[in-house]
Amino acid sequence: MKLIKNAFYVIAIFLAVASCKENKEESQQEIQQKETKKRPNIVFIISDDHAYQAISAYGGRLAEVAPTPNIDRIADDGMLFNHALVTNSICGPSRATIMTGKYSHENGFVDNTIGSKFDFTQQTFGELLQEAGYKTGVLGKLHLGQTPTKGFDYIDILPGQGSYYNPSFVNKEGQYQLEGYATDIITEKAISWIDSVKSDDQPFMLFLGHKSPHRPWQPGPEELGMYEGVEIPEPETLFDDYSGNRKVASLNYMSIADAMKMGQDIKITDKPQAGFNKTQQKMWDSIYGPINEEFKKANLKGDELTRYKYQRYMRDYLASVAGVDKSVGHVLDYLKEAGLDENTIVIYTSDQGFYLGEHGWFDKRWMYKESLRTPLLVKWPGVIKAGTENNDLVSNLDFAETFLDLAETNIPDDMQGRSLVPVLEGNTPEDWRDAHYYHYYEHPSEHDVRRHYGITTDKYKLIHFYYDMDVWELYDLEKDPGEMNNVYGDSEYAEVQKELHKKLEELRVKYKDNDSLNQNFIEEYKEKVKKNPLIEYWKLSPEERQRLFKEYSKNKK
Ligand SMILES: [Ca+2]
Repeated sequence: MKLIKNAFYVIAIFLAVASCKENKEESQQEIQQKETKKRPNIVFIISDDHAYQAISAYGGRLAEVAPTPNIDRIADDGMLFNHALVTNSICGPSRATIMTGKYSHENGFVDNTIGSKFDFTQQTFGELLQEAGYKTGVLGKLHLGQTPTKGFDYIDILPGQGSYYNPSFVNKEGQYQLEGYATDIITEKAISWIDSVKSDDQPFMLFLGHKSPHRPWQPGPEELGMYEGVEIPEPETLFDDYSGNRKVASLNYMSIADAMKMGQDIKITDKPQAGFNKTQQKMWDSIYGPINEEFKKANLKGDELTRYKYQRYMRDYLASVAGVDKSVGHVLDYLKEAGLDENTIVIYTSDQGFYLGEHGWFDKRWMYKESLRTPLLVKWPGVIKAGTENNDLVSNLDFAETFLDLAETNIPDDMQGRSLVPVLEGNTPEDWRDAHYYHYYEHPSEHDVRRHYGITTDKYKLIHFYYDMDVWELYDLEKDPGEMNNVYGDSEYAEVQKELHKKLEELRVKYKDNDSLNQNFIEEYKEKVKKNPLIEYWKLSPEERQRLFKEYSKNKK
């Protein structure tokens, strides 16, 4: 019996050793696989104020007159997101959310008011990617009130809003100026940086920010005048009367008719363009000179003037977009030529959406469709099935987490979004978000869009406007995709309304947002205005504005 028992132990030990050896061989194989499967490079292209309506991959009224064949290539080879939404539809706050994976009230950058600065001492994806072994770069428009103090090996950004022509840049050594067109310069810089790091052992991540097509929509030398003589289709709601119980929308100062400026925006002016050299101004005048002459003769008024402004706005906006599209083409071509395209994920997005005449507007800010939605197209060869469309509710809150997931590193618990990697792989988790939370803060402001927060699902949108009002809105997105009829309080929607309120409160708890924080941000805003009345610049006379601006610039230095 003892012998049998001993023999059993010998066999058991032999089997254990054999299986251990097998495991060891397997894990070595796994390590080898990991070493050969390189983590992807990431090229994150973020333009400014690029409406999804102005990307032909999304279809719509502009697709035929103003196609974007290069941006469309990303969707042809990858995934087109139909419900990419932002957390706070304005430039700086959107980028702050991307940097942190957190809502504005958590990262502290709630609005673009003069003097707003992003706190770079907080956690951003930049240093987490560096720790995970990535080489990181930030280029072009960043608009966070200052230069990053950590997280990026390469920094070459536009100071503040930046200029289209002959832009200044800030790098680690300081500020300098270049002659040329911002979109073209940024493209060259992007390719040149990628080229300088492509042979390194480390994968890279580039945050490639374009100024274009932000106001004042100055097209580049090669695109200037490209849409002259082209009639741009109008949106159905260019002359929206804000009926349908939409009082708040009527209180805006964002319409093409009233708020769009003839000089700066429409370029009906005798003044030269600021910062242009003689050659650039001459080229500009060759296009806008005759336009100015014709305008003076036409004596347009009322709706005819609005229609004219819409045409001019769109021609300049779409020509600016064409420059960005060309840039995307250059970057994609370069990646292919350099043999990097197979292992580089290319993401194209904007900091938010934009109104191209819908509701009579330009600009953004509102939680309504055109500014809540942002374009998102992602190309990832070998992973994303070419030509895929996605309808999940994804957000700019998810980018930081996605970058970290791609780098196969830990996603910190305090980030509030979710990695898009499973979504890109075509395996959206079953518990993916079914509602998206939004919060906009910048009021009082030039465009008079009230502070508001709310949630949207696929089917409904609930919005609460506060500060100097207490107004709720509810939209049935299936019946009323244009959001023209606020049904809040309608008995037919009583049950839906109740459910949405419940869901909204759940999300506010989940994301740690609340009324007392709202009040804190209002108090902070008032304090800032007390210290610097220039923040409310639209209230000042041109002389007063100039005087305060000089004072502010002096103090800043
Ligand atoms: Ca923007």
